[in-house]
Amino acid sequence: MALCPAVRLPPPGTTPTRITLHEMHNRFSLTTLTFMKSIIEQNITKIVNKASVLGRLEQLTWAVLSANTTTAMALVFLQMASRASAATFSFSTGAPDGKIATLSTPASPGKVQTETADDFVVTQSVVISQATFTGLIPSGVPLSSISQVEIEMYHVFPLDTAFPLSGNVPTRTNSPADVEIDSATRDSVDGSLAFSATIVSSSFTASNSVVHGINKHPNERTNGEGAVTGEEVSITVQFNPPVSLPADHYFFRPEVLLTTGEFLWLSAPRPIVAPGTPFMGDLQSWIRNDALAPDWLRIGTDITGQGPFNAAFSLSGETDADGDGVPDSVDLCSDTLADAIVDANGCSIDQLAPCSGPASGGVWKNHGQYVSAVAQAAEAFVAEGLITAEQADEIVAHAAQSNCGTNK
Ligand SMILES: [Ca+2]
Ligand SMILES: [Ca+2]
Repeated sequence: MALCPAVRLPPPGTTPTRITLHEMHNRFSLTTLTFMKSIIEQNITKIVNKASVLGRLEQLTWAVLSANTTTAMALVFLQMASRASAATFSFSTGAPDGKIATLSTPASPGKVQTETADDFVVTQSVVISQATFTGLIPSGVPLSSISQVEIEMYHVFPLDTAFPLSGNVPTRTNSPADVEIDSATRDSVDGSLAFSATIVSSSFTASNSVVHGINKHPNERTNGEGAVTGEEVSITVQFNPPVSLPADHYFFRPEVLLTTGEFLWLSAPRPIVAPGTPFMGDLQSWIRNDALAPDWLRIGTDITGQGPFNAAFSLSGETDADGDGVPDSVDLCSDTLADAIVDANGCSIDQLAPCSGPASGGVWKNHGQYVSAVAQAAEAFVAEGLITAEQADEIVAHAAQSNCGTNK
């Protein structure tokens, strides 16, 4: 059975009508719906969560109801079965350990950008939808003073790094790269993330801090700037769109701008302990400001002579086996080719209109039927803003020149 279901695209220029579960009840017999429910429940423990499946069912219905009922039921069952591989992704360094607090802020008038970063790993392609991190804001400053949150992800040195190195730091081994991963940056200023903050403790003390004492070699060892006390604040960010990352080792770098005072990111236990998620090769946290960039210093080993430290953060999301940016639980087309443009269902045009025959099974009646299917899919991608009209023309021209559907 084909893994990619028979998703019928709406006629060009129209918006698919989404129907509710209630309406679905009116279309299918009670026996059919009961059978569907049993299938879902048999798979439910393997599925990320029931709500997402029910939501999925609603999303599917416009496609389902535009197909014939037999195909439609096969599609629903296929989807329920294929969701078995969906799994949550979560990572956490654990709660703050009170050892150190370090500045991480965008530039603002009179202040230089300063960045703290700590690492994490993903062992398979994931889509990260949410992050949390915990730090200090000055006592008495309201949460409403948090005016901007920006998140960046970095590969580990020597990726994304310019050579020769400056020699301004003792080492770059195991540091974040020079530059961030462009596609993974999210900023409240442009609406690509939404944040909320809660006070964990009205008074929390970190034994040491690194705020402004970030100096080029050989003056990096300041021993830190001393204990700091403030309000312990947990900031949760929702990524929109989610951040899609292949399996690799990364650094997480949050920045927070306050209208009053500065945000200091708190350290977390190193090594990571449960309920955090320990991993082999955990690296210590690094810091730089724009005067030191593109280099980084090790907060513990280089600056304070303590640690080494982690920083308090967590990530959550879902697995994305084919790495197309669509989480497994909502991906209707598994095994999408790398770098293919996909719709919200995780399907590429090649998967919606395969050369080998209709996605619903069988073979193309003729070459024209294949080309027509490609054109329909391409037009839908244009309507959704996924490709340009010119790109659609190229795709259709390529399909027309192919042998697909000619039974050769
Ligand atoms: Ca670490
Ligand atoms: Ca896919």
